[in-house]
Amino acid sequence: MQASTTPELSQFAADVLAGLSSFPKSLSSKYFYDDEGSRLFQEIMKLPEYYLTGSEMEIFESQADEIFRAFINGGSGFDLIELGAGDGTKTAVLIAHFLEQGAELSYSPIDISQVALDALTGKFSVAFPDLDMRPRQGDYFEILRSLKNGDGRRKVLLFLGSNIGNFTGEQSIDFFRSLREVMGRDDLLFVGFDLQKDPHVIAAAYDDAQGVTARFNINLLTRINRELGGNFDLEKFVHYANYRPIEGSARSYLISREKQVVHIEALESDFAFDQWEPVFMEISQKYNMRMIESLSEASGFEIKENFFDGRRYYCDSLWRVES
Ligand code: AVJ
Repeated sequence: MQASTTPELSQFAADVLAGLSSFPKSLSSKYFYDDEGSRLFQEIMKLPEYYLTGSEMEIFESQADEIFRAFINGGSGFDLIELGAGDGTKTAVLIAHFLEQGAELSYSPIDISQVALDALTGKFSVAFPDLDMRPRQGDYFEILRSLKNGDGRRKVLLFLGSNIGNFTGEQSIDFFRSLREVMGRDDLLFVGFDLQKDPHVIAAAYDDAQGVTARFNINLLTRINRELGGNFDLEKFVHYANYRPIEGSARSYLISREKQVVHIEALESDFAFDQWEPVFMEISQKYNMRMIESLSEASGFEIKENFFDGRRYYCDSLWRVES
């Protein structure tokens, strides 16, 4: 069985087994990003309801020079390392400005999807033929370890798009701490946070009119069918998303329309679903400034500078290692 041939797949199998065996059932959003999932996420970023991408883009377009000066901070060059680079469209805006200013710069995009990484590399090598590019495919937790030995230049780690929102509070602190461990005193971390705002705006971003977000969630069932030999009937699940203003979190679920049993060959298991039983799929945390402050402190950083869009929908927060 394929499931036992690659470690990544067996981790996937183990996580699916654990998630569908618990109550309430859950699946991890970290598995959304196979090549089709990455493509669907590119589509989400173009949706009118999905304001996050446009808000971060606005920050980069309106404040590229302020960001550049904060990154360079008196030095000469730096190595940009982007965790979960995706298609790199937003980062291209920054890089274009940095190169115009004559920055000595390398760019290492890291992504789990080779298709997304190839698309990025293709676009960037046309737009920035002289840019020193070092793309890396893989899980960024693993690649992190290899980053420890830099060439002595300042590293600027980018973790954009409010990707941090998929982690619980505790996971976020663990993650930031592990970044801090590979960072030198002079290195910087630039993190995108989606801010708390009108709950209707947030709820709509995770329940778009065209149903792209629904397909994005359902795609994980397709992935289980393909990679683990599942027999999920996609028609029998409905996507549901809501926003909890007290916790500041959007959550999404796939809900079984009827009582049914799903078989997954690689797990040698059947999973029974009651009618209207939910599978918890994803958390997308929204932040206030107090939360950002305390996350940075709890993980050994201090905030150097914050950048906001005009509506204050979004914050890119630049952190330095706490001295
Ligand atoms: C890529 C994690 C930032 O949570 O907003 C988009 C993923 N999920 N629509 C987010 C996502 C549903 C997205 N992040």
